[in-house]
Amino acid sequence: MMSSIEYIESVYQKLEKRDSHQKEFLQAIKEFFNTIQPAIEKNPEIIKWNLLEQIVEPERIFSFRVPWLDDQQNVQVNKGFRVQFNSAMGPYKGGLRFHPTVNESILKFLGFEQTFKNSLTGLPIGGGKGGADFDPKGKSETEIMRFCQSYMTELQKYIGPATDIPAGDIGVGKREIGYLYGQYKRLNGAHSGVLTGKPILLNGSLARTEATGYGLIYYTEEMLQANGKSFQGQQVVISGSGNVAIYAAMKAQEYGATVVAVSDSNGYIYDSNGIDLLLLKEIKEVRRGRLTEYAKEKELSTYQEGSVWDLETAYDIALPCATQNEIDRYQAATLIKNGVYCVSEGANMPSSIEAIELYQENNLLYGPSKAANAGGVATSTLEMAQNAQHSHWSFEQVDVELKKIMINIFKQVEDTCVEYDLGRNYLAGVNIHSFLTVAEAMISQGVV
Ligand code: NDP
Ligand code: 2IT
Repeated sequence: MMSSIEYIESVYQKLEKRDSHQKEFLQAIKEFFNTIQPAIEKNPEIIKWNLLEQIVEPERIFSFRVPWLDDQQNVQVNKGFRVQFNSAMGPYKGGLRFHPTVNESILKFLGFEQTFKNSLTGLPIGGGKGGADFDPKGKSETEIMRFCQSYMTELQKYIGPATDIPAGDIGVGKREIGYLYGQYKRLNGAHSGVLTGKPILLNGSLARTEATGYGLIYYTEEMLQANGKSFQGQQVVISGSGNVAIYAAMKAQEYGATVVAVSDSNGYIYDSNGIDLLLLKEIKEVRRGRLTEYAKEKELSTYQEGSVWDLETAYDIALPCATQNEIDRYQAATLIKNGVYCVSEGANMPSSIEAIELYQENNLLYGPSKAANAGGVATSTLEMAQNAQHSHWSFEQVDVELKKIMINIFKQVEDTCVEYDLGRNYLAGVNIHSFLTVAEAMISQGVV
């Protein structure tokens, strides 16, 4: 039999040949494969059943045309997708992303990450992801509505409350989920359990909007405390100013930190006294405006074009909450020069492989996205539970469950680090624990 190192290498090489143009997907696989060798060494069944080769291949992918009418009555056409990655742990679960960069590589990396993230929650959900290369920026409300309707007209063939349950991601929030749900209902009759992140009136769950950001802070606080630290009194920089960033900022502030900067895809605002989060929420959620407006309204703040990770100033904790590969090796070096000792990821795969290597060489406390941002999907699953029970839980009840889940994820990661003698290599802990969970579920169902 091949050695575990040879096995991992051979599966990667095959994939690299087959999917050579899918760079984000290959990156997610490489980051994962760099860490799981000790698990394969201890579990020869994985090689016996050629499990790695199965686990990197999505069960199926749908890709489809999404035609819609813009406000000038022109027909526009986008490309829509749903990737059903892995159902070993339960029905496919994962968000929909509407962003012009969406393609198969990005959705496959997200579906892969989602599969392992979901297994960490301890809830019965498999992994999926979907979306479209539609750009919501500058579109009217009616255009967004018509796009969502057309997208769902096709998507509804592939999803269902017991098989595949989408939710939001970049460019898809409560409003879009509401329109998507309305169209699903028109075509199928009601079924509130088919989507999560719904508006509260449509059987959404309280605290789902807050869940990813809050969960990130619960997880990170647990990691900080395990290392004799906490958010109290720390200076924090957060990238993004969307759903995840806003609620991470609010909870970090509640925990005694000062959030000195947030960003969008054009630039960032900086205020050493702390960002006014109520104003930020008003600009982003109510006006759907840009960060430049914030700087105009807050005299003491400054607005700078470019990436917030190029900011050169002393601070303690970095929380990337925007998008994949937002921190490259040079920006990771800048963070370290700034004195940052903790990076915890609200976004999916925000750090490049080289950036992660630098965090590890410099002994940073690192919260990998699969674990640190699992609070969103965990709370989506609590929404499914409420829908199945035809009931509503209070905000506090959901929040208490969310916190328990995040603390438990960190405990599992710590235990895995002890079992495999990984020290503080939490990335390896996350990957090994989730890999073995999904692998065992696949093997126990029969693999061929
Ligand atoms: P939103 O659409 O609400 O916000 C996205 C934010 O990130 C915006 O500020 C946006 O700026 C910025 N951004 C997006 N793309 C880019 C880019 N290419 N370069 C720079 N900035 C960018 O999305 P979410 O907050 O929901 O998602 C943020 C991240 O969190 C994503 O990685 C997502 O996959 C992940 N995530 C989300 C969960 C959820 O429940 N929503 C759960 C777990 C992870 P601009 O407005 O200028 O485009
Ligand atoms: O990346 C993610 O975990 C999400 N976008 C949330 C998925 C979900 O089903 O709530």
